[in-house]
Amino acid sequence: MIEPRFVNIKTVETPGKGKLSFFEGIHDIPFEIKRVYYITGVPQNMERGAHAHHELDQLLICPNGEIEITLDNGQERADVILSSPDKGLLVEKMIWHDMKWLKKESILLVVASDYYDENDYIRSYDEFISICKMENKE
Ligand code: T46
Repeated sequence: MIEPRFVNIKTVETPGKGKLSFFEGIHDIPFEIKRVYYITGVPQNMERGAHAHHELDQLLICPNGEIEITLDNGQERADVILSSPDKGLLVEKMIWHDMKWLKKESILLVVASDYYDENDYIRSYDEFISICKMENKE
């Protein structure tokens, strides 16, 4: 099974006023942050993702609700549940990933190591597996 890589996100209680979570590129996560996006309004049980990235590294956080992330490195898989503002999951390049919204109103916050580039996506699982096999031979 893949060993998922988590980041503990510093979170401070602001008594009676909720919590505040924060992290910095390079200092707290292993890349410079060039892009932030978030996904909202997804119905319960909906699945998204189904792709890998050639070069992009990302940190996924579910600050509200509950989302299951499935990671696949071409040989092994792991399922991870994200449901807390103080836990981030690193999804590095060449990891096929699927996300399933276990609860409605769940938010997926993503920080990424690069700007948006559709050419960086591998959206065919067969192509992903061929690239993994080629890389393992080298
Ligand atoms: C990922 C997972 C975790 C943009 O125009 N700019 C952006 O920065 C992003 C992230 C997306 N888009 C456009 C591309 C598509 O037309 O938004 C549309 C929906 O994207 P997609 O179907 O790829 O969404 P997900 O939820 O399957 O995947 C997203 C990210 O795209 C992807 O990089 O790793 O979240």
